[in-house]
Amino acid sequence: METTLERTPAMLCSGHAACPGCIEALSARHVLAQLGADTMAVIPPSCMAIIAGPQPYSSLRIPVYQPTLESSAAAASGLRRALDAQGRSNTQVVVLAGDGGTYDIGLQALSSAAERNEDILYVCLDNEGYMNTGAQKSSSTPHFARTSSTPQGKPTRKKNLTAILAAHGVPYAATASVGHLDDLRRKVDKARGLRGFRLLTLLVPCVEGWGLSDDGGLRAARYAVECGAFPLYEVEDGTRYTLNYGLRPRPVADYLALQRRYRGLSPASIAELQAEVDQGWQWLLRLAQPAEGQALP
Ligand SMILES: Cc1ncc(C[n+]2csc(CCOP(=O)(O)OP(=O)(O)O)c2C)c(N)n1
Ligand code: SF4
Ligand SMILES: [Mg+2]
Repeated sequence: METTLERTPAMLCSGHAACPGCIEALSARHVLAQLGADTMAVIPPSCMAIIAGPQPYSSLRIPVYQPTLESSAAAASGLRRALDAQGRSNTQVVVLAGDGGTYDIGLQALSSAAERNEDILYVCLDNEGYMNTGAQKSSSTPHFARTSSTPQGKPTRKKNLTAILAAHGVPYAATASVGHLDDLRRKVDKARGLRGFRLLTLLVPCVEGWGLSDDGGLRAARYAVECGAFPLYEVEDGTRYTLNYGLRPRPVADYLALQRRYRGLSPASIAELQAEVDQGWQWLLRLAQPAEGQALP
């Protein structure tokens, strides 16, 4: 089947500055191909800003605005209004931000933009840490993961950004992964077709920060979904939860074993993580409808 990448010129060009095997670049490439050329990007300091490149160079074929780390959603709101004032209401405004700039430093501006139901698509490229500054922990880093600022393992759990934004009652909030490409493309298309505030949280396994093999990013992306650590679901209008992948064919231990950030984790801690993932899954099952053609487990 012909893909969007084959149909349209790539919005992200080759020759950019991502690490070899980077899933963030692959994710951005697919998201932008699906959105098309009539798009403007807001990219705060993050790996994605490095990948997009410093002025006057750019690896993207669309206009890019780089605001401060805390202000992406506010900058995107202003850009949206300027475009609307010019009669360009069909131009998509997309934010491509990291988890540090979203879960932590940009959360206030993000919550306000969601509350105002600004007409923007906010994509969080969630690599679970402050990666381009040396892999420090963020509030998206999962329990027990070692980072440069939590060398003994993070003592607290990962925040649930998608549920937090859904609780604002926004038109659309969903998780997605380039490891499940058809689902990702469908969600980008769906978000593009809606008006108002839309969030996509993309899990982006980080070759460097997670300690993966150079070709291990996609496997980690798939295992994260398959063990239930990163369930694929979508929430419409803050209330209608749909589970898009209702199976859990593998234990969390398979996923952890791919990553050096969990090296030396004790069997008791692995069991604790499994129990936390089970708990999150049960929470989701209480809220969610199965996707069409699927039964809930
Ligand atoms: C207010 C503020 N604090 C710190 C920084 C330095 N800084 C630039 S990028 C970055 C890491 C951002 O992490 P994340 O948003 O997760 O993006 P990633 O690098 O992981 O892609 C930091 C701490 C900054 N630019 N602004
Ligand atoms: S640090 Fe991680 S997310 Fe950033 S460019 Fe390298 S592999 Fe990609
Ligand atoms: Mg990050």
